[in-house]
Amino acid sequence: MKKDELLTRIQSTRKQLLDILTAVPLEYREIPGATGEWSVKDVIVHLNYWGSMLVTMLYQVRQGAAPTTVHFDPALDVEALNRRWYEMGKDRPWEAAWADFEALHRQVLRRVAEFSEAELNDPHLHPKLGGRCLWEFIATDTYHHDEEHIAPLQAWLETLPGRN
Ligand code: NI
Repeated sequence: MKKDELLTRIQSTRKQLLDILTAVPLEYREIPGATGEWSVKDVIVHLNYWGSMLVTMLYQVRQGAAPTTVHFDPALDVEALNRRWYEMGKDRPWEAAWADFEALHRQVLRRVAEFSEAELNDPHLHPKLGGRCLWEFIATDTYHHDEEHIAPLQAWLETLPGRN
């Protein structure tokens, strides 16, 4: 994938998600049920955990180190991890979760920019990546993940009073 295209997709999908998040009335931000049992804030906290893993992973690979993030845990159980992160993050105040969300987006863009197009597309950039290109890891934790959460949030938003 072209580096420009990767950065554009990260930004344009995030914009779509932001349009939904900023349309949520204040009093509905922390009400369960926005996505399964999660509130909008829980979804943001969830995206933040994955975003911080990606930032750490990109930092490690940039240093030439073997990445040690959850992506490389052979016993990774994503659902169990998501539940554990939900428990850890559910009491985080909205303002803190939102500040993390904005900061992580900037950090992701900066970290991605530190790699050349050739590096992003090199399946042998680091043996620990298992033959997958770096851009694929990036896509999974950025626009693909945002896309997964856009549809349920949009559907929920449309059920709120005064939005028909
Ligand atoms: Ni998710």
